[in-house]
Amino acid sequence: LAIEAQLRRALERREFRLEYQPKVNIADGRIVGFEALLRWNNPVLGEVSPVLFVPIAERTGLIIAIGAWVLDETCRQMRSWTASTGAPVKVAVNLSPRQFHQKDLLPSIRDCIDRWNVPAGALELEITETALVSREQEVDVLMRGIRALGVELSIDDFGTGYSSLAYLKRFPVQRLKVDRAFIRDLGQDDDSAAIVHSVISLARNLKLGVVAEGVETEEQLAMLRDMACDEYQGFLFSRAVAADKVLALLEVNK
Ligand code: G
Ligand code: G
Ligand code: MN
Ligand code: NA
Repeated sequence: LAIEAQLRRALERREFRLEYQPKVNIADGRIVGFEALLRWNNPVLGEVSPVLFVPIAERTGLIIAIGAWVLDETCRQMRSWTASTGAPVKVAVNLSPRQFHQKDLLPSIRDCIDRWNVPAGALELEITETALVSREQEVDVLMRGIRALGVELSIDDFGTGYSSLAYLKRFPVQRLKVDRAFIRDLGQDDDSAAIVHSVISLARNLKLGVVAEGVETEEQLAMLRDMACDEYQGFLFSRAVAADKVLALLEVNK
């Protein structure tokens, strides 16, 4: 209850910020983009994890306004990085199921990329499987609209939801993100290795990119490289960093 009451005022009090976790190409070790991750610092509660407050925002509908802020702030930041580096910086934004099913998502994405003059192909939206299981026809139309703008789509936390392989064929997504629960157990547990291997093969056969999440050890990275996984994210390379650290990371990456 305390969280919810504080959450209602958090936007107007400017308590949110974004941090950015690099996504790295496994073959050459270069940064290919970032995932924007929402952070909330509240004067009463301190730093609150999105694991706690995103579900509350989702249940109360506050996620619509918060999500709009995340999208706008991401595009503003992309614009500013491009002004500094001269090249587009790719960023992926998480969309919650409720946000995804909200009626004016498509125009709001279009407004945002127009307002900040961001190349649509540099923006990616991460959607969980849970958002895809209902209203399939609507989801299909919406995804095609997003793709028509040039924005990319990925399936987040792949393997944890109500996975139906059918939707991979049906929906126009570019990338799968293998949930970090499977990566965590790589090297410990043969079943996880088999699952990760299968997801990578599946992605390859469907001509989708594949990103491993939560890579923490060199051993995990070596296994993923052997499996020909495209990209990874994780503490091994970097945690999510503040916006002003991104340029420094890109500088090293040159
Ligand atoms: O790194 P982290 O603790 O930030 O993320 C925890 C969870 O919160 C993840 O499932 C992540 O997808 C989610 N999350 C982080 N940022 C956002 C956001 O901007 N919007 C939504 N809907 N979820 C987010
Ligand atoms: O669900 P989503 O993939 O959006 O969640 C991203 C979450 O994963 C964030 O909470 C982020 O901080 C966390 N994360 C990123 N890299 C690692 C990692 O290497 N290990 C662990 N345990 N969590 C990670
Ligand atoms: Mn994500
Ligand atoms: Na994930």
